[in-house]
Amino acid sequence: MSVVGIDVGFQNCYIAVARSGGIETVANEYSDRCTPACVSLASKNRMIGNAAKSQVITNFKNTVHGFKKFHGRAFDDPFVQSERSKLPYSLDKLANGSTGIKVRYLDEEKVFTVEQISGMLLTKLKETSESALKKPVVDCVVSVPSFFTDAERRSVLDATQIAGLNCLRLINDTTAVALAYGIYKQDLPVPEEKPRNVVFVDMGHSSFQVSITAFNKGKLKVLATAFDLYLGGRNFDEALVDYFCEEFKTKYKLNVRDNPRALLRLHQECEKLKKLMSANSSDLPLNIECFMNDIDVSSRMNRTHFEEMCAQYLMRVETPLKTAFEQSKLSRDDIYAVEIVGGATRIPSIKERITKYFCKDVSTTLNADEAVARGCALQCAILSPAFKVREFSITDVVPFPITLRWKSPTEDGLGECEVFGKNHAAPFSKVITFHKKEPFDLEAFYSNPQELPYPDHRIGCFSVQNVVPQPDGDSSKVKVKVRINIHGILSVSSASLIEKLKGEAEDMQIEPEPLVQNEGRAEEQSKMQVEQEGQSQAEGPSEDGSSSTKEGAAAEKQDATAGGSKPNIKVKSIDLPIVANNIRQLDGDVLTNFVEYERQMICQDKLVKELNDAKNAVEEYVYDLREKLCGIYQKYITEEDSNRLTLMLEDTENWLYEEGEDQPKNVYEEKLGALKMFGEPIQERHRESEERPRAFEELGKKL
Ligand code: ATP
Ligand code: K
Ligand code: MG
Repeated sequence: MSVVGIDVGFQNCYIAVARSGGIETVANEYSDRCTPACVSLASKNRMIGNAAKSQVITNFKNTVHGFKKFHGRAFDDPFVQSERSKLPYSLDKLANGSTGIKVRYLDEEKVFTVEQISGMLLTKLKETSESALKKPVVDCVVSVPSFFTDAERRSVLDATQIAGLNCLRLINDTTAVALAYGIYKQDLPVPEEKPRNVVFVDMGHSSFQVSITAFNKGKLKVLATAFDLYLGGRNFDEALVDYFCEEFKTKYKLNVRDNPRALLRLHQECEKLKKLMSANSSDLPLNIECFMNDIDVSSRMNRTHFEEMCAQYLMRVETPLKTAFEQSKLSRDDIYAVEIVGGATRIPSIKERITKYFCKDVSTTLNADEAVARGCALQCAILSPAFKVREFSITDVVPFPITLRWKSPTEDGLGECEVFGKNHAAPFSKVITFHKKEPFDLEAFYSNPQELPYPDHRIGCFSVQNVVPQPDGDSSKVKVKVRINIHGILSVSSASLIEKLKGEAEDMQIEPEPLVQNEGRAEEQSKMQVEQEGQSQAEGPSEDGSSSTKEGAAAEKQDATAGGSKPNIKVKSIDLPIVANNIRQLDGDVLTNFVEYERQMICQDKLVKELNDAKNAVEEYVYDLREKLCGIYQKYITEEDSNRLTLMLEDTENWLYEEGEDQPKNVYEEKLGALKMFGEPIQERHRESEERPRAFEELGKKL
């Protein structure tokens, strides 16, 4: 069982693992703790992470980045369309209307789903954590923005499955940060005391998230979250890009926007410049050699000018702070600290605005880049039975209110109820009681479409099946469990029909309302009860199903006997099947195919790697032996043999650039073997003569 936390950022991914008693952020094979969220497809293999990032300009049509926000979104979504016009790679509409990513892979045109592309990135992150832990990794916790909707979360979960991961929890970015902040604090107020309230602010590359969290010993409770879905570091890069595009148009007569490579380079340079400006308020140069049409470009920028250019973005910083603060119902004095994370909070004017709003200096106690991943790993450790970690309970919130609407095929009235309001605690289960004679559908949707990130506010439709009237023709009592699960996903996790076994007189005592045959809207509403089951921290990530039939549910028995003289009513609870429709999640078969395809691609990448390694081994041997022949091996080979071998090495080198460029692995292995036939005897003679004096020395010591 592995303990791994993964922060999948729009731009940067981080991994933290539990190792020898502590949580550590781990580096990838480039000794980099940050793995770029980038996937590059090529004619023989894929490159993912750092290797892909180096292809951003050279292979721009097939190098995919900035895809995180395509999760759960339709191709026709206005956001997707506006991104599409700016991206160097192509998007395509998939059969189900979702966003596909069109690239050339293995010399063929392919359209991947965003789950597949994310799956590729997660494969890489999985491999990095496996080499850090030196064992297979399956279980993990993955972060998502707190504003991710049902569709987005389901899509990310699908991606984890494609990568062969078992995601124990999708945790909100700011909640992961809160956990990383709170779990080690020894001095949190005891549960009876006033909690310690901390504001967490995370501005990454693509978005801005705020949460206000109350801490007591052993627990945290998110009070409110707020966000700007489209405010992040990249807006500031784009402002610079826009500015220089204009400037270069007049100054150099260059149309940068017509040249994807130049535009990508300008983006990279502007991001560097932006970071420099965070540390430096003086005038800074921007120089790009051979930028476009063989022209070198140069310009300058300073922080004041930059801030003026970005005024429209800086103005937006306050709104989410205000929204979260108002929802938390706290006063400024109640706030203990304002902790900032995420790369873009390093921009001085952003920090200033946060400071100004809360009238409090911002704290940077947490590692701005790694806190999310560390929080994820801590959550994974808490959920892992094999790992001992301090008890810490987390209560998160529902970001957007959710409504259920119901109707039966033969009834025309509709019923409706908001099951989870804004900032309702999560995870959470509610039991709703209906009175029905036939199967019915529960349609779930977000109550306020205008606050959603995309136009479609539907969540899905859950059909409660096998509902039948009571033997006496009355409606049956149907209990439905609706749950926001540990991932923040809505599910109708179980339904049961309560069947009376005997006694009709008792009917009125179980259900005091008059039974009306024609259930209209008003009746339906009044006859629906919502029972709160409370937060179910203990429940794992899997949906809980109860046993098939239970004799005499305790609650009903009590109801019945409350009247006094009546005999006990026996009731039987029968589990009802639930069929989920229009859930925005990959079909089982499709997912299975994607899992299989990902495995094939992993094998293909491995083959290509082995092939490249075999080829590189030949090349390295050639260089190494040639150098040694003129050096340390000189004494151990005749001049004639040395000349012959040098010639052979030269031939091999030429071969590598010509017909040996693209050969099967065994050809390289044979080539290497042939060279070693000549090289190894020399190496052996050298080794022996090196060891002889030492052996004598040893012998001398013994004598
Ligand atoms: P998201 O959270 O939106 O998914 P992410 O997690 O990938 O994105 P981060 O790694 O937190 O984002 O932050 C990356 C952003 O921070 C980039 O826009 C980067 O340019 C910016 N950034 C990093 N360092 C600095 C700095 N010193 N000054 C200004 N901006 C910076
Ligand atoms: K990140
Ligand atoms: Mg982030």
